[in-house]
Amino acid sequence: MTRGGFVALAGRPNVGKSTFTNAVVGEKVAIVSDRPQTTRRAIRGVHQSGDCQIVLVDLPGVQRPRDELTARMARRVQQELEGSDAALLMLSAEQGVGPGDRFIAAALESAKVPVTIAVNKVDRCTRAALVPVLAEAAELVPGAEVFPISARRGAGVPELVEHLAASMPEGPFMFAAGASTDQPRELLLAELIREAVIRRTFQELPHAVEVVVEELEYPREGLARVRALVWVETDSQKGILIGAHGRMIKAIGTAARRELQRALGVQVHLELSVRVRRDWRADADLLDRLGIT
Ligand SMILES: Nc1nc2c(ncn2[C@@H]2O[C@H](COP(=O)(O)OP(=O)(O)OP(=O)(O)O)[C@@H](O)[C@H]2O)c(=O)[nH]1
Ligand SMILES: [Mg+2]
Repeated sequence: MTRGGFVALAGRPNVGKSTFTNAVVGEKVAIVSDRPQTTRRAIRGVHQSGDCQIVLVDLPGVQRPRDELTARMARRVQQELEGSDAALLMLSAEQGVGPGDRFIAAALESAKVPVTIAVNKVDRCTRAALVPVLAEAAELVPGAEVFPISARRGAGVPELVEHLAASMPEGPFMFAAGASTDQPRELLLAELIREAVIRRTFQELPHAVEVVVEELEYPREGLARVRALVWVETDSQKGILIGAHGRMIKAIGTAARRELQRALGVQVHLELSVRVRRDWRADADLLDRLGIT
């Protein structure tokens, strides 16, 4: 008899949910950055060992919504939590337990899913500093087990995965053997390009950017051609992204191309254009088309 189910990842922005997802899947299915609110959609990543398949549902960080985009992200978190077999509440050992974590813990209790807690980034603090954080974490959700981990270095991750696996219900596998995600390839590529943009921009710009892959084709074996649009909201943002003599967009393209090549396993020819798309974050139809629902 096989076992399997969905584990939703809830936590404040930037605590390391996507880093953990990639570590457990063993492949990059979600982009990562040190800016909050990097993840915008629910991303399913599959881990299989023996007769158990865990589908991790990486989610946007929980934060007060400011616009249609962030309102949808918050709604998505709530919906995915309700549809999951278990939830993993992730916090940062470096930041400790705060009001945001208590808010999320309360939401998890009302979603009535079994909760496990991960205190991530233990590599960033001393053992003495970690002890009180673990104690406070244990009080967030009564009965929830707490696992100190480093998603980046892997410490504590196998123990946590084993614990999650043990709680999965009996049932058929949800994904075919070998599948790592249900994310369409074009979307993964668009996200990898967005990651390259986020990592080179500051302040409001990372939040104002969305990437759409318009074309993915293979003109010959071993070569993919990707044409993508990078949306920003204002002309000045466009100017920044292009940079003096096009240097910025060139650097972004070089970094993104490397990531796309790794993801596709072939040489990539990447064409990027920057477009101004005012208020895309407030446009419900556009967000629907982007799959941010
Ligand atoms: N030192 C350290 N850094 C980590 C660890 N896990 C994640 N990070 C870093 O923390 C930052 C945020 O990581 P993400 O995985 O993007 O965080 P997230 O929770 O998915 O963030 P959102 O998608 O914005 O909600 C990145 O710079 C990661 O490299 C860890 O175990 N140790
Ligand atoms: Mg994320």
